[in-house]
Amino acid sequence: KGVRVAILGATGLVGQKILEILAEREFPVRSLTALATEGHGRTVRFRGEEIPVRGVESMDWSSVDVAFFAASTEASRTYAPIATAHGVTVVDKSSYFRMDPLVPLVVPEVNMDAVGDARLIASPNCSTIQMVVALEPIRREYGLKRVIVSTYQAVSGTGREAMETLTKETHEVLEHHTVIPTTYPTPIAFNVLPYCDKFGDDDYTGEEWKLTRETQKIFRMSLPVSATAVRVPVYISHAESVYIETEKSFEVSSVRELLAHSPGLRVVDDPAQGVVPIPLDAADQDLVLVGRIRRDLFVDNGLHMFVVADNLRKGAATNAIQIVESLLSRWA
Ligand code: 2RA
Repeated sequence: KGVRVAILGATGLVGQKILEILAEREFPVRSLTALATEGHGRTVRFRGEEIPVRGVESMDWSSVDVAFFAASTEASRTYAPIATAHGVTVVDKSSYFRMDPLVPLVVPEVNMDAVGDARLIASPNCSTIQMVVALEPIRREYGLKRVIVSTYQAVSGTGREAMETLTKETHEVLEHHTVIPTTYPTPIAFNVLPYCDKFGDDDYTGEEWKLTRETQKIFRMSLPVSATAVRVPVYISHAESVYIETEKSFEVSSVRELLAHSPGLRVVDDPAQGVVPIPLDAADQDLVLVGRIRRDLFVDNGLHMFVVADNLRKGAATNAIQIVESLLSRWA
């Protein structure tokens, strides 16, 4: 029988990843409709076949069962209500509905129970997903008092063009023996930018507030999460330095053991042997890598860890597909 699937934003980085991972995981696709808000008329490849990309405005939503939305917040705002009104289950990667109290915000390893019978489900921001997968076991076992996180986010988080900019600037620096690319003051090559997304008037960025608010919604608690989101010259995988204060005391060895047996995680933590989580190892797979697990030197129940994941896969495409896979098993 299989599932009639649509992807809105099929030509984007995440849309392409969804196509790749649906095939890789042998998701039971009965039919696949590739949609775009513009640039339709192109084709995408799925399981070796060229699929035409159609304009979403003329979509007949009664022809699909599940839709992955991987386009703009505007596109989600406009088309998710139409699709769900036709009985389509929509998993939306955009931020538009994430904080809507009627829309579950879901990471399968953490809060699949939040889905209920919702037809519209929001997938969190990539940096939130990897952090809550690593925090959840600690929350359950030791309780969380507060979190402080600094992110080191790959340029693919803002799309293909940002990746091309990193390449161009890197060539410019290496070929012209300059350290200041012409894109100064916001070069990303051989630099870090201490912000992702736009600043609010509270001197925090949207990306930082996403980490705070989305984590609070997912954990259903007003957990203090203070974030600094930083862009780094990496193509794929976000890295995060996470500081946690727990309610209960812990042994680091027990925390490492707990994480090693928790879903969606791989502990990569033997610094003396140079074994630490890095973006190059996290890219092109779906586990969240955790390492540098160590007690804080000065604060009781303070714990540090370094969390790395592929921002296009577990941070977006795979998380959305895992949500639907869990639903399929419920519908079976
Ligand atoms: C970023 N997480 O990295 C945001 C959106 N994907 O830019």
